[in-house]
Amino acid sequence: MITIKNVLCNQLVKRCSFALRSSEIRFLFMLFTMIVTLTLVTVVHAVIHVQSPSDPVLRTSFTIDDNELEFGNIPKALRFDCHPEDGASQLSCTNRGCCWDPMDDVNDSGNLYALDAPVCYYPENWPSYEFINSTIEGKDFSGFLTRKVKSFYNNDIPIIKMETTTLSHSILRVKIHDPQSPRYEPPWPVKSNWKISNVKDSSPKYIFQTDSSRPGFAIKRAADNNTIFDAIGKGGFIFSDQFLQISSLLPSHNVYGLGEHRTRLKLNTNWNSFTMFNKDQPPTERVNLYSSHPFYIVIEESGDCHGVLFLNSNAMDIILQPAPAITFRTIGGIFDFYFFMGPTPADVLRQYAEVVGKPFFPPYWSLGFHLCQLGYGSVSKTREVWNRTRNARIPFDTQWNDIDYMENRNDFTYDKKNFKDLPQFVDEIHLAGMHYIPMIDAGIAAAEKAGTYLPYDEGLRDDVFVKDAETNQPFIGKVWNPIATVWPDFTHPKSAMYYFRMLKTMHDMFAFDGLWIDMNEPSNFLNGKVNGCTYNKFDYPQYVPHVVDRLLATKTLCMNAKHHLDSHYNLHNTYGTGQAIVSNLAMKKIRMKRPFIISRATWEGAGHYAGHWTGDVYSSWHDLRMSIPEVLAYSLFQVPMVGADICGFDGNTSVPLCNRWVQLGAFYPFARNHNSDDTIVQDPVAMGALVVKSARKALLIRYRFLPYLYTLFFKAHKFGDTVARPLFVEFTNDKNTYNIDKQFLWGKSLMIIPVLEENKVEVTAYIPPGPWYDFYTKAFISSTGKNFTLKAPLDTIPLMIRGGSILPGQTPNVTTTLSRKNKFELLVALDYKGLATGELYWDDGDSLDSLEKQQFRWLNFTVKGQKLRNREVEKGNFSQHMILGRVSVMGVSRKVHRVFLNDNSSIPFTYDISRLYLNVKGLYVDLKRKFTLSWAFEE
Ligand code: MIG
Repeated sequence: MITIKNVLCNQLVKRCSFALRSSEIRFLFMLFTMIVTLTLVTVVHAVIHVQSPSDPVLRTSFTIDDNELEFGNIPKALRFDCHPEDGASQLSCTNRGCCWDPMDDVNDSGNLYALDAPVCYYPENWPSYEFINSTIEGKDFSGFLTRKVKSFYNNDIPIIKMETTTLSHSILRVKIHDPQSPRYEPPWPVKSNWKISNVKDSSPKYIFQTDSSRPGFAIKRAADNNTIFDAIGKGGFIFSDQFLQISSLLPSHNVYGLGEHRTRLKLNTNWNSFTMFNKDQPPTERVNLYSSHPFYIVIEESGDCHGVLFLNSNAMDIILQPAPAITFRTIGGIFDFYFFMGPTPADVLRQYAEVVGKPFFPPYWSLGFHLCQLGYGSVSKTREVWNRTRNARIPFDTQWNDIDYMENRNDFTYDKKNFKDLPQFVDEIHLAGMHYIPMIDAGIAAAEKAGTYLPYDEGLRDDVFVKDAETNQPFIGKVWNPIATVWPDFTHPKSAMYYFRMLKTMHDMFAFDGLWIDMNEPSNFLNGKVNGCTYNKFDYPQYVPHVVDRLLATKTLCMNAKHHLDSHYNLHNTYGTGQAIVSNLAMKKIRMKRPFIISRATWEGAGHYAGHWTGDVYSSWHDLRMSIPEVLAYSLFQVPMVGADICGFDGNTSVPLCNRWVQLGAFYPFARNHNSDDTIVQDPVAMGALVVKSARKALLIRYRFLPYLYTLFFKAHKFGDTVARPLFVEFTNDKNTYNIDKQFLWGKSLMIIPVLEENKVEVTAYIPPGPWYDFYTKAFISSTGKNFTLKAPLDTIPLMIRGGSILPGQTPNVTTTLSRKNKFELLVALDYKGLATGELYWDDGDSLDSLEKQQFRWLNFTVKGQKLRNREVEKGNFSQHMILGRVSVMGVSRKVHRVFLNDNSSIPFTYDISRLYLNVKGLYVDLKRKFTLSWAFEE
């Protein structure tokens, strides 16, 4: 006798797949079927006979004929999960019209979050919707689809509409929604901000396709006809009220993005689930973390690259499987896809930035080193750490305080006892040319005596708190505040004003310079309310994505809590971004300078308002190593201002670990040492001589190259370019770079190769093809694209400069305020032809309108034929001193005889023939004017 699995998947099940509407009916039906199963050999025949489409009670939802389902033997890699809920059985599976194949190698590791090929999977062309009509107007498609069979989820939308919008020849939007009643769409990113260049005339880089009899759509790359997205008839296309699912084949396994998750940079497509639901969750593999970024990019086999944004803020699972294929499974909203055609990774990211918004322009000081710890407990302790770091002459710009500065851990206050001197301390910090950042938690204290805590009283008055669905009063949970906490609703029209007033009042007390916004997933110590959440469709949806603990309200609000705009169910993932937005606006108004906000929870477009740190990382070598892919993923999400807590947050760090972490951290775009209160003190001085030495050495290099880093942030802000850059972005044609995430670049020119293991004083790194120079020794490496082992003494992080680059720098000092007074330098690294280019953007570093008022200088530098020159990229009027004091050139292969400034005067220099290194010091050249610096060889 053939086994059940073969029977079911190959033949007999064809006619007998049912999905019933109500769970009661399904239950009765299951009972019945079980009985039948016991008595009949072939389940399927038995079942089919009791079903009739006209039967009012047991209505079948499948009214398709025999030949419509093609079962075949679908290879495992191509099986799309038809039963993502726990407890699939043969019966529950076939009831869905799906194939059942209990594989021998079922993953029973007990890990809820580990995936494998599904045992219950969709047949090919599982029927759900079909087109009833479609039209093409101009370049855009629109069509209506009607539901053919019910899904097994409640409230299928009977008629849906698919529309495309040609946003540019490189950006296509595909929206599938309910044309009869609008469904939820997230308020951010703000679509009216789109300033996408209208290139209607040029022909699109994509081809959009549909098939009238099947749901879904496909996108091809026009240039080579390569299918980059193919969701036509794949898996189970479902559009019900609380379950929306679409699956697509992917053109390659080179997939990146889908944050926030702890993964390698190149995502594993071998059955991997990425759950998006913002959660206060220390970074751990396979679980949902603080933020949600349903965006990925793929490098196709040709080396061309595209990106896809799924703009849906509901809790969702995104699944990668080895076909390769992707499934989006969300529990609300609509399908709103954006395709970015590249073709280079940088193009994709620029196009994506057009839709989600470009990163905010950071103040220059924020590029310095930041220091913090939870639980300094007093101003005097904070001052002590601040002073000892400065006394050690470690480059350092910003002192932070965690919640312990607050009175009762309540926002917009400060502890009048232990932090009595905070206002004076902040003034002192400013006098030293430095800056100060305090924490603000999302939640507001709700149990202080009436009249004693204005943030609560005024919030009540303005009605700006998220509401409890049952009482219509502010939703009450508990965070750090005594007894009770409520949450501002950042979709409320009065919330921005409210936040401004609160922050302004606080700023009048002590003049902080930026904000650190925490617990804004939002995090709650309770699972919902004191007694949990009521049984309602938001908290107990039919399908719960694979969130930690499988309960949406775990450590957050009840999903039915009400915001001005909509339910928490819909708005949860965007909450932190809402807070970032009002914080950004308030800080702009209060300081009239560039806001600097660091947020834990982020969502699409958050980088326009804030940066991010990676939360409560553990003080371990593994966490050190995994910080690189996370920082790089955030570069892709257009949140370039990102870093992990240097030396680790939770658990005790160690000297060897902190030593290597301070070196890597010096090259995070956001460089802050921070740790918990129940661990050893880990500011550099507390860690002892080695860490101090490494901190100084690495941070002085950071400070030396801050003009270069600042230029990168400018380009991120202006174009959406990356700052910390994965190698594949620069070397897309070199497949060896696709999986590299232990090393990374700053821009195109500086490669950072940290030591990530204990007791190692060398590191093996991949050096992409081309000329490279060791930053320290100036040693030249001509790589054909292979691994090299580099020396990495304990106090040194290997750094390589890419041939062909010119890096602007400045003689470093211990604060950015002081560094900015120093002369500029140019470090030139010649390529094989003796060429090099680079850029410098410069302004006063803090004004809001530097760009609008052309108060900048944006220069490029080129070297050609032994001649260095500068040109303005765009006209600017910034008038302060910009003096070039030094030019050094690596890769000068012949003995230099003379160096000329502006073609006439011969000037002093040194040339080191063993290192091919030309060094011209003591210059005083106004960078704002055209100059040339050239060198001549000995005859
Ligand atoms: O419940 O403010 O990730 O950086 O030190 C923990 C205390 C709240 C979490 C943040 C961490 C911060 C801590 N916060």
